[in-house]
Amino acid sequence: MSTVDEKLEPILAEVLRRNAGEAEFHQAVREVLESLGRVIAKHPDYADNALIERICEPERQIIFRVPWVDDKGRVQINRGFRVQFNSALGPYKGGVRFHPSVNLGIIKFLGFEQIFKNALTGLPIGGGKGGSDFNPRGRSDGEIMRFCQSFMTELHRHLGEHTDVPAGDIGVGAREIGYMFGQYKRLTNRYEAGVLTGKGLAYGGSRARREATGYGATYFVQRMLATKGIELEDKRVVVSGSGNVAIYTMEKILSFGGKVVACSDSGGYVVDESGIDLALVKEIKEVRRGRIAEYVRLKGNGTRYVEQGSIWEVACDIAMPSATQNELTGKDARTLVVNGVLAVGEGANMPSTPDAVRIFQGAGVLFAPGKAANAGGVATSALEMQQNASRDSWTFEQTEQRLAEIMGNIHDRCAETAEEYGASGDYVLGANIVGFVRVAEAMRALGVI
Ligand code: NDP
Ligand code: 2IT
Repeated sequence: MSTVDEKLEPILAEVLRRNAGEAEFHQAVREVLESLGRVIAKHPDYADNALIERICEPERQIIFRVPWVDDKGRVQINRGFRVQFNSALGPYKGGVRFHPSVNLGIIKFLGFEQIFKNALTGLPIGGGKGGSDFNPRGRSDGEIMRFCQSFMTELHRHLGEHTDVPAGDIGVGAREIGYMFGQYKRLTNRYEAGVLTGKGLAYGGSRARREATGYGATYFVQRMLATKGIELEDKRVVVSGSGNVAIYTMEKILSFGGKVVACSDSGGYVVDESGIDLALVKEIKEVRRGRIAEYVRLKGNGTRYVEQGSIWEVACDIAMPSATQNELTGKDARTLVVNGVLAVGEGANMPSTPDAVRIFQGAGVLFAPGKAANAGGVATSALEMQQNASRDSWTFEQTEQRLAEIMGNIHDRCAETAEEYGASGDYVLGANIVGFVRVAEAMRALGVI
């Protein structure tokens, strides 16, 4: 069981004290610090000059009021956040999440993870994250637009293609990015395409960005399985969620000959032993913006819907948690292990609890942490920025090819680094160390920042 090295304990204690009550942020910092003991044992100078303490402190945190008017003419109010965590490697980069559970601690955990994830891609992007406690569920298109416009009215002064470049996350897809980009353009009188990514193809978006996170996570898992001579073909796969990441994970799994037997949303999960009908999931989720329970009503025979309950009770060879943080608990991990799971690939950010990760690793299950496995989304965002900067537009095949190469590199660097640090097969350790060292080297070169 990994623990925090005693030299790093005071740093963790200070993070807990200075950020009281932010449980998810504590969890994310603890996991990275657990990996850094081995680094400072080899290179003690990384612990000098409060370098690690500085990495744990966001460069800037912005919290703002978001007032908007609903369809009944009532004034509503939400809270907006943008945490600009680290810009040593490039402009702050990371998504925006609209979900009622959003608070500062959640945005800080996501921003902290993003620093190392972005460093892992090898592309010039710093780390940041934003969002709001706005609940988009059941809101009309007009309400979504007015909310996005108000959110951007405040946020725009902190953004810029060389400063901070948001994208989507839970509750934020191409529609919301479009409304935010439109408002940014009006406010600044600049067609600054590279200020947001995940844009529609009609106005500067990149082909394959929509698919990138799910496709990338599948490429990562495929490569991880290959180290043991295992193929994705004919494997039973369970994918939690049915949003952007889940849908394009399922699509890529199917193209590799895998069989997806279950997916979910926050209401419950569906099981279809004949294989999830992805076209139907897309119709329900992307077109109707409906609930996954409708799948059973529309598909009928041989399918079942389980309200609430845990999707991880469905036996599978490969688990791809792609909904939200801490959705896969220690109990779920034990069930998956008993049912013979071979590999877990995190499409979501921090979906497995620390207990769950320990159980998987202890049982010899191949485990790909989110900051490595889901890095394909932000990597393709960086490719979108590259296309915008050169006023170019690549084909789907070209973009997917770059994505596949990037995911292959991330996998290999994580695996080699774990090996180098005496923990062969520990992708958590590998990912944390590769990301940390890249950021730490840049920060050292830039003076006391
Ligand atoms: P979407 O909003 O498209 O989909 C989210 C899915 O997860 C929905 O099915 C949603 O169900 C479910 N979900 C959300 N919150 C909860 C919850 N509290 N409990 C149970 N289910 C929940 O988001 P994405 O697919 O974009 O994001 C999914 C995950 O992937 C997040 O962790 C995100 O941070 C991460 N990620 C996203 C990237 C991207 O490019 N979009 C890149 C890298 C990581 P419901 O509709 O019922 O709320
Ligand atoms: O968590 C993530 O990496 C994202 N939501 C995507 C971030 C981005 O800037 O594309």
